[in-house]
Amino acid sequence: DVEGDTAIGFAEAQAGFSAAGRIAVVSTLLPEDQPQRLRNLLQRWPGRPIYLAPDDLPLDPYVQVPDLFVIDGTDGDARDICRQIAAARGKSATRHTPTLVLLDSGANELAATTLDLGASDQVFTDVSEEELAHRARSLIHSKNRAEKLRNRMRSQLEAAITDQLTGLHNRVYALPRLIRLSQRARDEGRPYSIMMIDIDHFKSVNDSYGHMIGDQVLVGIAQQIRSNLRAIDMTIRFGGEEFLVAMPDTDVEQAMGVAQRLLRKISTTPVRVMLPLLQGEAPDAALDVPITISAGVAAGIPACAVYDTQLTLDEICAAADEALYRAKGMGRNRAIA
Ligand code: GH3
Ligand code: MG
Ligand code: MG
Ligand code: MG
Repeated sequence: DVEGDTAIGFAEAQAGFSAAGRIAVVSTLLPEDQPQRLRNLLQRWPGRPIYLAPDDLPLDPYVQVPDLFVIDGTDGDARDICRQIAAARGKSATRHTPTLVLLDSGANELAATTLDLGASDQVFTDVSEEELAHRARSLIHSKNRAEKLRNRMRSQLEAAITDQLTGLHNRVYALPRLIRLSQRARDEGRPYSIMMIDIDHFKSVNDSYGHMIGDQVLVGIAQQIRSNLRAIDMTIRFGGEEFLVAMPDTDVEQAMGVAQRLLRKISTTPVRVMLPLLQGEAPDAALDVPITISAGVAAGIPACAVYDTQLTLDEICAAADEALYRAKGMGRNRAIA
């Protein structure tokens, strides 16, 4: 996203480097024994530094996550500290915290090694105070920038796998998970069930009340389905007014039980919707819309002596679809396996 990237860069250029972050100093020395340049930097730096001994890594969860580790490599072993930080990264909140290593002047070999161990940058003790401050700010700046991009990508990804109307996941999210579900079921020899749901005569809901009400009914039904299933069951908005439910560890009898219970619940609980103001109703005018659904169920059965071939995921979904079609043909408001 080149444009978004530029926009962030521009906003940050305007803000300059003014936003400093919290520094954590990792050192085997007491604060008063640490190199003079480092102490001067920390004195002028806004915000109190966190002082850590190498053994304090990885950080306890209740310690505020620093924006920068400054590793004092003038005493003790900078290699060791870098290694400890690298090891702590994988599972801690400091995964993206940059590291600036401060080394004795002339420690060139050590400098190369710490970079190999993942240090973000390094300076030597003869560094000027200005340069030290600039490098610290620059690392924090880059970290903040990367964090913004990560968050932006995360929310774009989230939007791509979520249905905006109902908040349910969509089929982009579902497909790889359904494949994994069927593979795991096969590997572990356990059943799983697929249920296809379609709202009955939904066109007439739209025709009678309008699309805005229709949308609200969809949201209400999505919630009903969701709240009547287990947390490990996956509910997907599969199409317009069609939902797919995937139930791990569930055979066809159990799945039919779930379907019957859900059908009964929905057919006995009208969906309450708020009337749009443009129809001239009172602001809180509610309408109860009676809804029924039809469901088709099919199960993946683990291979056994009786069934020497297993149905593929595609075949199970097709079977559920076919069962749904039959449920419609038999008069709707019913579940068929
Ligand atoms: P059946 O019992 O055979 O399923 O009848 P039906 O009317 O529900 O079936 P059909 O598939 O003919 O119509 C589905 C309707 O759902 C048509 C479409 O306009 C409506 N629909 C699909 N997505 C949405 C949506 O997001 N919002 C609204 N309001 N309507 C939708
Ligand atoms: Mg329908
Ligand atoms: Mg239809
Ligand atoms: Mg339909």
